[in-house]
Amino acid sequence: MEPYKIKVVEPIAFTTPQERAEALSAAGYNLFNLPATLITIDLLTDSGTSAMSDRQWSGMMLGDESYAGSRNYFNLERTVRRITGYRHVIPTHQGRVAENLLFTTVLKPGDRVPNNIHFDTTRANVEHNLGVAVDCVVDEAYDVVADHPFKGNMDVAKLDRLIAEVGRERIPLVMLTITNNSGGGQPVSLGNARATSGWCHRHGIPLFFDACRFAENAYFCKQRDPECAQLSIEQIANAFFALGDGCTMSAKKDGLVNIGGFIATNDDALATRLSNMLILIEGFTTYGGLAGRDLEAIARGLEEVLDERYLAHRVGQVRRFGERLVAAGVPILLPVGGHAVYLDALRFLPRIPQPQFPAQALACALYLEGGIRGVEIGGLMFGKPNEATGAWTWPELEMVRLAVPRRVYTDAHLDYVADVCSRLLARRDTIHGLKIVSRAEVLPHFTARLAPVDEAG
Ligand code: P61
Repeated sequence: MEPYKIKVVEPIAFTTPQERAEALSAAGYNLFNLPATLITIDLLTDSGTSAMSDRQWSGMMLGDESYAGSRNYFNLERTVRRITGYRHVIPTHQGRVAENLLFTTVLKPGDRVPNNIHFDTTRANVEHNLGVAVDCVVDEAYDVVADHPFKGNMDVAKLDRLIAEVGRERIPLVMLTITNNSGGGQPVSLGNARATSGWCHRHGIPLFFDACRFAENAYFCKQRDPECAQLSIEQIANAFFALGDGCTMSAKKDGLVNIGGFIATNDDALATRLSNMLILIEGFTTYGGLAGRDLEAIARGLEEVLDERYLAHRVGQVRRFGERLVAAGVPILLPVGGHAVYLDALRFLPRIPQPQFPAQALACALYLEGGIRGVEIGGLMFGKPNEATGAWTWPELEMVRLAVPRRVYTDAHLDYVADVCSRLLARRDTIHGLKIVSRAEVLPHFTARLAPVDEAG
């Protein structure tokens, strides 16, 4: 059961099928363009959507809004140092700014950045700085039904091949995303982090964690890896971070807040360069684009997220949601990840070819059927037209992610979502593909407009 009780409630919206059809058409078949007031269950993201605790809210009243040296910064610094062991803690207003700072500082054009799988903002920040983002996850990650406890693991042999091909000078750092969001919220084992760290340090290459969901990753390790069974979540987190040189963090996930992030490192020279850049784009080093009260909420959220009872409920709720879908015959990525269930659109809608964006079509159908908003992680997000030929390359996975916000929905809400998915499966042959009407070059899925193929011709 939930290890908390509910003190504040927010009504959710109920709409008619006709209202939803009109809203979706006006939104160009892009769920990012829908007003949230027209959504019944919002599973677009687990990012910035957490319910904060009474302890966090009361901490916000203790916000010290001094331009420099806010006491809340020092609380955050102390907590991040305790969890990560990294000396320098540089606050940012969200994760992608931490990525921006890191990559504008360390990348040269043509550099390669390996990661297990880059999340879209990480990839976009690498590419924006003229680097090449290389995914080096184990092959099992691409097999949607392979039963592997740590599908987020890095394939160190792929790192060997990359370095043989491009040389050490072309790899300024390696990233490891815990848990691996684009690969289904799958964990990385401590042993794999150790192997990746060993590889990096043998070659004199720094290792950075993308730590957004570090506590959920640690919980999986405790459950699945005998090496971690007797350790606390904090000890597991300590063990991971000790293997790296720094981390980027979107506190909007395992920080249990609505806004915030940071970059932390033990590299003094790098920290100086990052801080100078921070002052240019975010603000002074003790607030980084956040209010003092936000810093306090993050400090407290990072403590709360280490609570094993909380994590058992959190990861258990997502798993139960996945199990209900499996029982209804809905094809999902297995095993169920930490923060979301991923519908496998290629198996859900086998008649829609990838150039007609089956995952986006499925996401739209879920909205039409039940007012549910998920997010496409497939061809719209990661597909790319070749500049010369116009031919597209498609990602291996074509999924709709149903991300579960932290401490927000009950199992009854998720039962409703499972029922809608099951109804949709029963009438899947009535769902049509989509085509693009307009699309931006960078992070196109946020703003693209689409139309049903049969209407657009
Ligand atoms: C999410 F539809 N994730 O999963 P920021 N690294 C990792 C993330 O998961 C992540 C960031 C860095 C989001 C929000 C989101 O197209 C989308 O604080 C592993 O969002 O800047 C964010 O952290 C960036 C949803 C982002 C999207 C981009 O839902």
